[in-house]
Amino acid sequence: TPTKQPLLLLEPLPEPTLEILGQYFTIHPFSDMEALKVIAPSIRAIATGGSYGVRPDVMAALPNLEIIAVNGVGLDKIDLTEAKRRNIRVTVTTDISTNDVADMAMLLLLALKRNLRSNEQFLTEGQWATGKLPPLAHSLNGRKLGIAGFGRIGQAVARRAQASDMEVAYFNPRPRTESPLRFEPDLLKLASWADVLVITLPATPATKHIINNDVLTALGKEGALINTARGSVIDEDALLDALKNKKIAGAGLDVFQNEPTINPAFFALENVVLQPHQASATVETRLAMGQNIIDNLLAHFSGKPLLTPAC
Ligand code: 8YV
Repeated sequence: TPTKQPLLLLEPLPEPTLEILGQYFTIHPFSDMEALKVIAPSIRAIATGGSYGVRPDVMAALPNLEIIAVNGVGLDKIDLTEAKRRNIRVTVTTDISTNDVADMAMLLLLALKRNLRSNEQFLTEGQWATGKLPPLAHSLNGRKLGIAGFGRIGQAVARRAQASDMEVAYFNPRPRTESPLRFEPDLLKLASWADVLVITLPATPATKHIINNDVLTALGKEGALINTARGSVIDEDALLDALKNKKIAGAGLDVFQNEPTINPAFFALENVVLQPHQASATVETRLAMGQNIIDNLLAHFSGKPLLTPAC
């Protein structure tokens, strides 16, 4: 039997995915640079996660790298300029996680608006049984939803929000003329109009800290912020200040700066709903993402066109 192609694995994949991958590749989970040096010249392929990416020193240590298969759609942790310069192909799991990520945005939004955390606490602390009732929550019906970033995920959020009879407008680098929804080219204006601002922008130098103190102040005391994109799009110090000082009503966050060791100041807040980057973390979606990685890698090594190249 021919020897299997080695594959450098930077972020864990689901067990069933690894089993199939293992039929075609010898999987080398990354441990440290010393161990990597030993196998470096043999490595032509990497599998990694969207939030993990590829460290520049790892990429530089692999002279024969040909392909990076990303288990996700975010490319912010990969130096694409360097990849292009070295003629390294990059693939993403285009559109596979769209609906799950949009569901997470709605989950965070509903949890926040309907007081899910405090209501459950009220119940489990036995307050309901004493005949008390929790404070009333807030309706989504007729409220204004601003979506920052109107790609596939933003549009999937819009569909869900419309099903809840919300009014929707969006900010994007360019209008999506195929959508009948209102385009707002000014993020500050969108924030002051909106009751809820959902962030579905890619993390790029242009979007770094785009959600700053001005945007949060514009969103206002009754406003809620939802982020299922990347932590870097929000100025977290400004957000923590806005949450502590009730400049906004609350936030639903699946992503943070410095994951997984996020700023512990978030833990003390009551007006937040927090998730450890779980928006695409369902069995169905993660197995489909895993299959996409397998299919792209096999296509590459059999000289076929990549299924979902990043660019
Ligand atoms: C995951 C993601 O975090 O799609 C993305 O960009 O953030 C994710 O799906 C993850 O990296 C999966 O390993």
